[in-house]
Amino acid sequence: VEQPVWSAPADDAATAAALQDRFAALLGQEPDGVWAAPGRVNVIGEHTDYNGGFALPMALPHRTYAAVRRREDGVLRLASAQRRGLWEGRVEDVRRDGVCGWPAYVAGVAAVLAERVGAEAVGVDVLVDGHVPVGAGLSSSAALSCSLAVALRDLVPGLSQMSVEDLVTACVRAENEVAGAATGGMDQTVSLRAVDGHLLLLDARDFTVVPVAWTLPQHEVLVVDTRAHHSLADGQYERRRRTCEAAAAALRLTSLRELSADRLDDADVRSVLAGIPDAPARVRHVVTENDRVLDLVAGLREQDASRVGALMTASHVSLRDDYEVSAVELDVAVEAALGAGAEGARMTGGGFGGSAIALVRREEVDVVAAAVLAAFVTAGLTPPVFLEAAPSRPAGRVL
Ligand code: GAF
Repeated sequence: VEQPVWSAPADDAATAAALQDRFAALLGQEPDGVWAAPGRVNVIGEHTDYNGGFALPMALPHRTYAAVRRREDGVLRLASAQRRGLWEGRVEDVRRDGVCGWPAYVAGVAAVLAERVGAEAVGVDVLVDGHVPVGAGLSSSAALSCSLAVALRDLVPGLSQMSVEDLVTACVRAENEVAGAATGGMDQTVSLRAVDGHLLLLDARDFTVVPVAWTLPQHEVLVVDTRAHHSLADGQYERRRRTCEAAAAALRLTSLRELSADRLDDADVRSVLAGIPDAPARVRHVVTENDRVLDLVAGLREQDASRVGALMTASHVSLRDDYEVSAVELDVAVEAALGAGAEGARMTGGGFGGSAIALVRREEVDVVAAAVLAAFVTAGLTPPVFLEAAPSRPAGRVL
């Protein structure tokens, strides 16, 4: 019988010390320091951020580490502990020439911050070491860009006064403008602004955040990385976003956030949405999901695990049937977790693969993980990898 495989977070001190040595061997000198930024899971509020709505993510204990040494010549040399080769280029050429793959998330941050302090000031040697599973819908890309953003803020005098809000904006722009993924800002917000032990209630109308305590000590969030690869740059994500924008514009709203659930049945709203392909179902998801986020926060305040779980499962159904961003692997994970006694379960992140989460009693985590694994084996799917999601701290310096 196969046993569940677990992905444990790395130890900050040991990882940073090893990375410092590796940096010196590869790039010829000691780094100025080592920084880290977390991946995230979103507990609820999916595909709402770019609609000005609500989301409730938490930072994972799984982080991406970056050993960084400042240069003064506007050159970038980027290496990864997980990949071969060294990417080399000039900050001033990043936008013109374009950058492919993981270096875009690092070079993009330098290129955006160069607008403030000039290209010479943000040249760096970087060695990254990712401990957030890649392509798992757990924001390994935001962790990558945020790890360099905090490093540059700490190293470059002209950036030291930047607010965390401005750092978030810089990382979102790097992802949108250089990496080419039209993402909505939730991931960078939680990676940079998380509060240890808390979820973050994000109001994406103005990107304010309220920490929400995890009030269910008997329960934890079990993450199932289905290993069905997901990509935000393949067009499906952007297509959803454009449909929502078209719907908001047709309804003469600044964003779908302005539409309340009770108006979904208005004849005029229905006839406007009927004229836009897919819009009725997409809009229904966004509008009802916003309500579910606030209901789940209320459920947490009341320490009502079954209410929290039921809202998570309702979110999954809405993402699967109305927003159509689920995948076989995600549906199998959700069904198996619920069948094994989880309070609730849903896909998390952008979808089309990636990860599912389940709200599980601590003593049942192993049983639920085993049931999910068994369901994958029966369905002939690649076995998933499991993570335990304790709400963790934001990006910052570790060495
Ligand atoms: C991805 C994006 F990066 C986020 O901005 C968000 O839209 C999410 O998908 C869906 O909720 O993680």
